[in-house]
Amino acid sequence: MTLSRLAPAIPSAGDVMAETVIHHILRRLNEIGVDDVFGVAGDYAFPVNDAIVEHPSIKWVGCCNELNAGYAADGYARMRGVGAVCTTYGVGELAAISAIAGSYAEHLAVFHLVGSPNLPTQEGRALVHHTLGDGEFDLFHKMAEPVVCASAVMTPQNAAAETERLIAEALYHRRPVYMAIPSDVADTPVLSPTASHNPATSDPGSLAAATDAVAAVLNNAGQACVLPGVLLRRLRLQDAATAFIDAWGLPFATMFADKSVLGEGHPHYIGMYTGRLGGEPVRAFVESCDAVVMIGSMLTDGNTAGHTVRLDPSRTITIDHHRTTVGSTMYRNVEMADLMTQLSERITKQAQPPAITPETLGPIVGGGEDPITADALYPRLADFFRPDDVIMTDTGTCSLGLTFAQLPKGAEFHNQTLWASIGWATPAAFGAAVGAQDRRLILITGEGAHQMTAQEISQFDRHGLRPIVLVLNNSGYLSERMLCKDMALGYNDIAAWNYAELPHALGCQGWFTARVRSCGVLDDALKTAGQADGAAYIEIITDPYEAPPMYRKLHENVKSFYNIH
Ligand SMILES: Cc1ncc(C[n+]2csc(CCOP(=O)(O)OP(=O)(O)O)c2C)c(N)n1
Ligand SMILES: [Mg+2]
Repeated sequence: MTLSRLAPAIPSAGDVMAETVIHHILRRLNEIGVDDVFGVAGDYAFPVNDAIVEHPSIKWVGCCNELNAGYAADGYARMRGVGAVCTTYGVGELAAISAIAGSYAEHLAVFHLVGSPNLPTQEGRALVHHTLGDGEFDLFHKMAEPVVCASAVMTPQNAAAETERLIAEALYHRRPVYMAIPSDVADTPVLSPTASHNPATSDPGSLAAATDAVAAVLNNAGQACVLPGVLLRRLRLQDAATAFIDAWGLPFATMFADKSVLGEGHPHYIGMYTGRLGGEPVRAFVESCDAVVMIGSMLTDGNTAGHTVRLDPSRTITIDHHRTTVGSTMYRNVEMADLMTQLSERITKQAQPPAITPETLGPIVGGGEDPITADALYPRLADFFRPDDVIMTDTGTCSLGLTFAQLPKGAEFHNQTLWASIGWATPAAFGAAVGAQDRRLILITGEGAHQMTAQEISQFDRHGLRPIVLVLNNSGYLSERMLCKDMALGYNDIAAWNYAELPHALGCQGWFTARVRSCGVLDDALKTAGQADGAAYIEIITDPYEAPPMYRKLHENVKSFYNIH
């Protein structure tokens, strides 16, 4: 970017009453669903911070640090479709960058507003705080570019057009965007205020050809099935996908990142597809199908249980966000939504779903003084879930342990499976709670992950939110113990905290807290948490090596790899 592009414009007489740059940006973000902006204030961002706190229909939601604010915006976007985080220049934006990258990997439209130094400072290459002292002001923007789908440095001339472009890009890709707002530009009136964009549309010829191709394959297939992906939830296309599945009578299975994307109570749901780590009837069926329709699902390591699925590419139809692939032919500019609609109307035959009952967790075992084993824990958690719960789970044994939990109607299971940054779930749960205040929110995290971002627990109470927080304390990084060459290696040990005392220390008033190490006490605590009107925080203590079955299987593979007996 050249500095001349940053030159301030003097508003002409006709523009004096125009909206300022920051008011324009906030109005447009609010119009597309941003009612809350997460962030940490800073002097370069003051004009942006001021405009947010003064905005009549946007709330400033301060967080403990920028990484957490980014995660919170990510969680909010999971509930609302869009989210926003505001940070100051350099120190703030860089602290948020891993969260932004996570939103990129996980398909979330998060708007990152960065308040940057004013133009005279930048043009004068001044030695000011939050810079490297080298007079360069574009470095952090460049660092952000690979982890956003579009970025802009706002000027009075480009603000309207760039805001529309960034909104269009964020919604088209369902990825984050970066907006730098120099502090003096923020309060400058917008010039050229009219700008618009067209929503994504399919190429009619390509759409018709893709519809024909998919319909022909399904028509000729003896057995077919669907693997719906979490992208359907991001795009709010669950109803369209369900209509397609219902019309054709197709069975569907889901991979881990996609868990609960379509209701697990649907009669065509056959269970979780986890490669060779569990759910054998589902695996055998999916891999024997003549056609497997992937709708926005991805064959990542987390989804394929460490690449143990075997799908024949020639029998796989891939319906992506903006294109569809059938065999070796790719149909570009085909919107997922349009194809779902077309296919639902083109039903030529109804499939016969196989008689596979979804695998579930075992019965609730143990009681009284019995220790909390994995077999005792996960069925209890599954039993605790209610319809429409929002369940936020961090990377670790606690999320994989719930793979086969059959979720009640409307319950949503969220996990950051691809980016897999531990600590995500605590602030993301806060953001989700802000975004969906009418729903019960359950946060389930390992204690190692929790140590990364635990201070965000304080925000729930500050905003009157009442989550149920379940912290699995197994004295360290169990998932890493199960995957590394020696379970006892010191790098998987962590400091022992008194987790159940955190809500009190963090200023949360009147929370129900418990520290449980036996089945009977866990049952009592879950009962109280389930009945309580207020928030609850339960620290669940297990043996350090108490892992769910999928991790035990992974561990066996690791042991044979290292030749350990
Ligand atoms: C930001 C980040 N740092 C490190 C890792 C590597 N990692 C993956 S799982 C894990 C341990 C998680 O421990 P905990 O939250 O206690 O869950 P547990 O597996 O013990 O149940 C670590 C350190 C990561 N995924 N993300
Ligand atoms: Mg742990």
